Amino acid sequence: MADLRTPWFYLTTPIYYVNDIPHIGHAYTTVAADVLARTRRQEGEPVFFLTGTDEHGQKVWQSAERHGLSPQLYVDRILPRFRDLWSRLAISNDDFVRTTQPRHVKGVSEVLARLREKGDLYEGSYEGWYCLPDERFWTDKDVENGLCPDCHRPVERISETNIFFRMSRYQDWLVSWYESHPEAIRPESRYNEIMGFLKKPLSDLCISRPKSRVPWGIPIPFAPDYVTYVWFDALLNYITVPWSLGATPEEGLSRLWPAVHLIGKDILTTHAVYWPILLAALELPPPRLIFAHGWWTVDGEKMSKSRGNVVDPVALVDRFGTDPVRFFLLREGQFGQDVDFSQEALINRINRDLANDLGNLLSRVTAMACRYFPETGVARPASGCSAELLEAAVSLLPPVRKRTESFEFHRALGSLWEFVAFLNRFVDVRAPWVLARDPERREELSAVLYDLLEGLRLVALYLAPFLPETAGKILESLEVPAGLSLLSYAAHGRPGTEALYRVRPAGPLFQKRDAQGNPLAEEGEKPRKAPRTETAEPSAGKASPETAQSPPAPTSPSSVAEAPEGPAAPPIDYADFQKVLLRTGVVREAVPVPKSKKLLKLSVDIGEAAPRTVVAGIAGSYAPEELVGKTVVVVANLAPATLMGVTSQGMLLAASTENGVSLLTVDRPAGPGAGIR
Ligand code: ME8
Repeated sequence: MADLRTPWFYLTTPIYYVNDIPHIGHAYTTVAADVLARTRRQEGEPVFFLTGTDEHGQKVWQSAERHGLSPQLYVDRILPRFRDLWSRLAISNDDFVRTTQPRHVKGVSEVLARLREKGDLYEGSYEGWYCLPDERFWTDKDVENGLCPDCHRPVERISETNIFFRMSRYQDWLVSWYESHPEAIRPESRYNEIMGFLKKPLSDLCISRPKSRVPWGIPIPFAPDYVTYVWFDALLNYITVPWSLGATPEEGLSRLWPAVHLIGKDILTTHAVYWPILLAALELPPPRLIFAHGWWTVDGEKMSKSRGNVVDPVALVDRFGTDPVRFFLLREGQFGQDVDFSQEALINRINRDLANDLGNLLSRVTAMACRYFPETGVARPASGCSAELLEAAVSLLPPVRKRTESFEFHRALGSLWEFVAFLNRFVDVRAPWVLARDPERREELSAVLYDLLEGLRLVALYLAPFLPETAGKILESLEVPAGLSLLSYAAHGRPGTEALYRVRPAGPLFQKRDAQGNPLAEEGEKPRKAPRTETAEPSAGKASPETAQSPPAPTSPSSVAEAPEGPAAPPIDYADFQKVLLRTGVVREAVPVPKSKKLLKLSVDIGEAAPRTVVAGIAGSYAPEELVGKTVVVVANLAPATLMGVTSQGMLLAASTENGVSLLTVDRPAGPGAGIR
């Protein structure tokens, strides 16, 4: 048997049953396949990514009956739900197969004819147990208490004549093929499972259903009273589509075959046993690889309609957006293992990984580039990127690709986020706002910003297969000329590629959420301030619009608490002191208040479900970028007050010094929300 190794990367998902609307498990497999396809395309490989729908069989027929529709009309009505989901999830499939398409029906008839000619089909009678939901036959040994050993639902006794495929003929061949190709099924535990399964003798496969019982399937030309068994029909989609694409079927298939199949663990046996045997009977090589991923559960339970806990991916995307859902699906758990869904986990990923780590990085860096180099832009230094950036890029970015290719999506994203964390630390350590105060250090400032902008460009490149929309937004605000569709690791993967950055200040990439998943009002409320062209700091004491509007300092509910001047204040009881609720807070975001020289609007995490908005009069002493990540001390039970149109929900403590204000912070690390006594 020829081992065809094509230059094409042919990748498939299962074709999903259209007996019901899609759920999050369908989205999971398809998003993972999409990330693989996009990664390979960025590698310059030709990719053929196929998904589709499984439209025949008893389950679909019965759903149609329940809805009082013909099966074709019923599947035509459900189909848009799948197509619509894939477009909402930015799935980049190259073809979409429906098993009711003439090209597929024709291909299945061709296979039936070939197998019959080879003598691999025979008519036999069958008596045994049948599981309707699984559409599978079971023997007396398998069935316990009248229940299906797989789904534990009641089985029916059935006796009928059918057409069988001589699977058992190929068992020895399959075992020895797997013995010499242990990498053909991943993860390894699934390979072991199949090798265990193959220790028992295989029964032949019943590939027909009498029309009297299941009228909805592909007709069998030489047996007019039967249709094909839905699984026999469904598996063949992986070759009927390539057959339909070439000048001849052989030419079409030889271009693409063998495929990589991505599936859930529920359909491993059909793919790893029935399918390679069917292929062998057709004298075609087995799939290149089968990867069976784990199961999404909800609060540890299987998702099912009867439990009413099915997560609807369309509602999820509508509410949280395409990229946050794609990110969550692949970041949350290991691909081969089961993963548990909870809205809380999704919100955490959005708020922490996406909004804080990545979103804030982009807005800080682009804001500084615009502010400090509005005219010239940020040019590549003669010596290129710093050794530090190079080292981080070289050690953290190639693993993103490697891990994606080995289906370790959560680790791939983990590596990429280590690089994001490196860039965030780089901002804090190199403190561009300090360099900006010294005209002699312009070159150093420019080099630091160049490193950061290059870092962000590389983040976009490696992020693109996972979060295409976000990667596009990052590249857009960096004004990188290469469009998203042209991205390639070879052409764009080296740090120091761009000669000059003239960036746009980026708006927030992600909307933060409260514990219920509602958007936090402060996010996206206003566009980020346009780049400031003047570099002079506001002069102290000069009247500015907000001084006139602010309440007097000592009672100010917002801004920074200032020490009362003059004679010592009278003593108070401890009970009085206790009335003041002080908490540590971590600054998550800081932006200037429009039209104000003195005020900054901060988003401060004090350990509550959502961060507080605090308006502080510290713009004269602190650049917004410098504040992000700082631990401050917040008066948490001050009545809210509105300053320059922004409501402040607390006050920061600060010392007044000769050079302006100095924020109180803690001497040793303390997370947000620590009490202060
Ligand atoms: O089995 N967690 O279609 P299907 C993770 N038509 N993935 C899940 C999941 C969950 N809870 N639930 C479903 C069929 N999936 C056949 C396939 S292929 C030739 C024919 C995903 O609509 C996972 O990929 O029941 C699983 O294998 C597939 O949906 C089953 O989809």
